[in-house]
Amino acid sequence: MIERTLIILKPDAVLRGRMGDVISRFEQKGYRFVAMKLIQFDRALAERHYAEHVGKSFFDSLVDYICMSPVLVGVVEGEDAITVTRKLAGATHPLKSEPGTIRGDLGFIKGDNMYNTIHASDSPESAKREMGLFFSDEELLDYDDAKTL
Ligand code: 3AN
Repeated sequence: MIERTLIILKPDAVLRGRMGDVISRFEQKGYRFVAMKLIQFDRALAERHYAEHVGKSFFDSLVDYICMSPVLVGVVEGEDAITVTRKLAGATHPLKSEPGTIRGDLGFIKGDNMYNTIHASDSPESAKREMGLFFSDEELLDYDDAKTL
């Protein structure tokens, strides 16, 4: 089934110049971006986006991380995009994610902090909610396949 899912290229991807690498992986897989922009998180937005993690021990470090620099938010479209994007991202912990995945190749640990490069919606419900947090309906573009070069 053709799906849309939300990804966030986190500050380590932006600050270390890895956005192109990550975007390429989706393009190589045959997925297309139907929306993309840079935004700056603040604590209030982090609390909305990461609502299920508010109050957890790592929440403050997660806020510091996601607010560290602008991030790229994008919507990826394609066959089974929600599940496959999670596979491309790899496991949450950068030292447990497999080589070949985005987090396995690019994620790292520094001190007590994990930098895992990408966020990807984990279900159709999350994808819908998260796309709505960052994009209006008009910003989610439809391409006509017949016009694909
Ligand atoms: P995922 O992004 O793989 O779905 P979640 O939703 O469990 O993982 O966690 C959201 C984010 O919170 C992660 N991407 C990671 O940056 C951070 N996080 C999750 N668990 C921990 C933890 N135990 N310690 C530090 N940060 C964590």
